[in-house]
Amino acid sequence: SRPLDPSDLLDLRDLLSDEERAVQQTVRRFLDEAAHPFVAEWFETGRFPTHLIPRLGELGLLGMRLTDYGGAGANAVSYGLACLELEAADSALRSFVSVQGSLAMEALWRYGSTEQKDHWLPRLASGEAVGCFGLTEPDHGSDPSAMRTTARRNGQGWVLNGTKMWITNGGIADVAVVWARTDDGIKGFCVPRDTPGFTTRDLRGKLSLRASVTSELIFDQCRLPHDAELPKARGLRAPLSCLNEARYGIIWGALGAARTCFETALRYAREREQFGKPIGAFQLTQEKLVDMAVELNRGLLLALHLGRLKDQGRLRPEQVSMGKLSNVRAALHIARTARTILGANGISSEYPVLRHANNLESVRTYEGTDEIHTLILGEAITGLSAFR
Ligand code: TGC
Ligand code: FAD
Repeated sequence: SRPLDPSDLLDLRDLLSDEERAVQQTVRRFLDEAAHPFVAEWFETGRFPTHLIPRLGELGLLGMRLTDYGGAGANAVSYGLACLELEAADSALRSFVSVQGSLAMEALWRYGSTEQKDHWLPRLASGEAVGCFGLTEPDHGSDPSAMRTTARRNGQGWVLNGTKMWITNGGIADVAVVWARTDDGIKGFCVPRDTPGFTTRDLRGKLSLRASVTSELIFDQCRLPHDAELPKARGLRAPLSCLNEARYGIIWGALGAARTCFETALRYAREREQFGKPIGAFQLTQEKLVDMAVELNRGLLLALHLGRLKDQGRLRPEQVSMGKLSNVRAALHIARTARTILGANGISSEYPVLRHANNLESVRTYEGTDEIHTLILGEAITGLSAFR
């Protein structure tokens, strides 16, 4: 039998189809060459690698689940494995793909008009265009139902006013999917970058997800034609339904960051000597490594199970919450533990662990914080809502 793989203690690889394994390998090889050697510098200089966008498109990673409009039509497990490999390089790459595919494209695909889909989806799938998804506002994050951005009818069209905050890809987006309050409830709008009255401002001073573009979207008497509305989106249900897709990707993605941290710490523990022997020989270090391995492999089992449910059309939003809460928590624990094993090197950008740990602080906050997913599950198991 083959030697035990510490990152696949349960032989989950054997449960993947040939196609799923091929997707994972292709993405991994691409990132080994195009991302891993450079990613620490992107993080340090606070720069997203825009030159990779068309290559992500060529690989079919943008709108990967869509079966039409240039999407690759991949199953949920393949999409998850791609997210895992992307985030093993840096959460910024997985974030880009999540926002482009699972949020912007998903919203247009589900709720857009034929014209909106025909115009934007093929461009977004190839990476010719970039999309973003504006739900959060400066004063309304966990509770988007209280959003203040408004869209008012004006003659044949709409006038958008308000500010969206913390928007991934905002400053590089060719099109923003924006959620706003109207007289008929919350609706979605498709806002091209060059629309008068629409500006963006990139957020500076981030200590996490530094290789990702995060921006403010400002709408000041922004005039839109009547057909900018996503005609099939009605109420908060529409944006929240897109979040299920992106949250699902995070269930896998976070484990990519965790795997990189675990493998770095394991290698280091075998090589680094103190008191005349490898630090990996000390019981305390072994306990940490085993703890990390157990968390990582349990997380992978959970991700694969949820992926199979999703492919059978049975995955419920509450189960997505359980996966996001559990796997991001595990990934953060692994990243922070890895940091301790590396000693002083653990704080250096020469090693990936603190970069991943810092990135995971954003991952635990966006797409629903730990607390929000706890309360979604709390409601599911008690039948009592903590929110209202
Ligand atoms: P509530 O009354 O529960 O629901 C309103 C309507 O929405 C429906 N719904 C869902 N539908 C599909 N999927 C889900 N997950 C859904 N959750 C709720 C619900 O059935 C209802 O439908 P209807 O037809 O009856 O009206 O809404 P609420 O206002 O009480 O809020 C519930 C809560 C707190 C769970 C929700 O607001 C929430 O999830 N808050 C967290 C906000 C969040 O996650 N924001 C993410 C912004 S995007 C982002 O972070 C991108 S980062 C990506 C990256 O860079 O990778
Ligand atoms: P708040 O909602 O103010 O929460 C602050 C704290 O209070 C949290 O700990 C929270 O859990 C807790 N809290 C809130 N309500 C409750 C409650 N009822 N019970 C208990 N505790 C509670 N948004 C987008 O729309 N699009 C994007 O592309 C996007 N990208 C992002 C990228 C990054 C790097 C980051 C950091 C955020 C991004 N976000 C994006 C925003 C993200 O979704 C929000 O930050 C998140 O939903 C939390 O909102 P908030 O930051 O306003 O925190």
